[in-house]
Amino acid sequence: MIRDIIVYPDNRLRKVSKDVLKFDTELHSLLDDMYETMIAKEGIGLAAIQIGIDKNILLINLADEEGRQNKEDLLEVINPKINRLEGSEIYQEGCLSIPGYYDDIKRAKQINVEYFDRFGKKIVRDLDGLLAIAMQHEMDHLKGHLFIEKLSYLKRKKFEKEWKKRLKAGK
Ligand code: Y12
Ligand code: CO
Repeated sequence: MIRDIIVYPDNRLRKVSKDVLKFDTELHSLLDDMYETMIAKEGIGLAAIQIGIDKNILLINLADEEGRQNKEDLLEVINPKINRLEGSEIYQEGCLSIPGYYDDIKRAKQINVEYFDRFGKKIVRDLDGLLAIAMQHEMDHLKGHLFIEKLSYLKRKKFEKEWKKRLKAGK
């Protein structure tokens, strides 16, 4: 089932998510709904809080060289923790909860992360490139943070002004 995405400045996006305790069929159907929603909305990443579920769950599905998102490449990430951050890199980010706004954001270039898959199996991985960026972006959602919080004071002020105008126009 495709769920509605919560859009900024909805306060539900500020909630801190909680760890998943049961790796059961309810979790599996939530993961399936999240995947369906992310693909339908043309996203490459989605955190559960973006559909109003305050659980430490996120998905990432990057496109291949031909621009296609293959389900075999889908990362289902449950209760993630970052063990190590290295270097820094600037990438242009966007977010399904802030549609139409993109900006350059500085984050760690390489990370070591541990998480659980849908069956409760522990995975430990080194990530770099867009995968590392997307993981940090989605993990910020789990802590109630959005990428616009990383903008400079002036850029954030400009964003807020434009966003208010857009909401007023009902767009
Ligand atoms: C780099 C890039 C992205 C991330 C996090 C994941 N972000 C997304 O998946 C954002 C997707 C997105 C899709 C939109 O819809 C379309 O393009 C059709 C969109 O809407 C508009 O632009 C109108 C906005 C965002 C981390 C790092
Ligand atoms: Co986002």
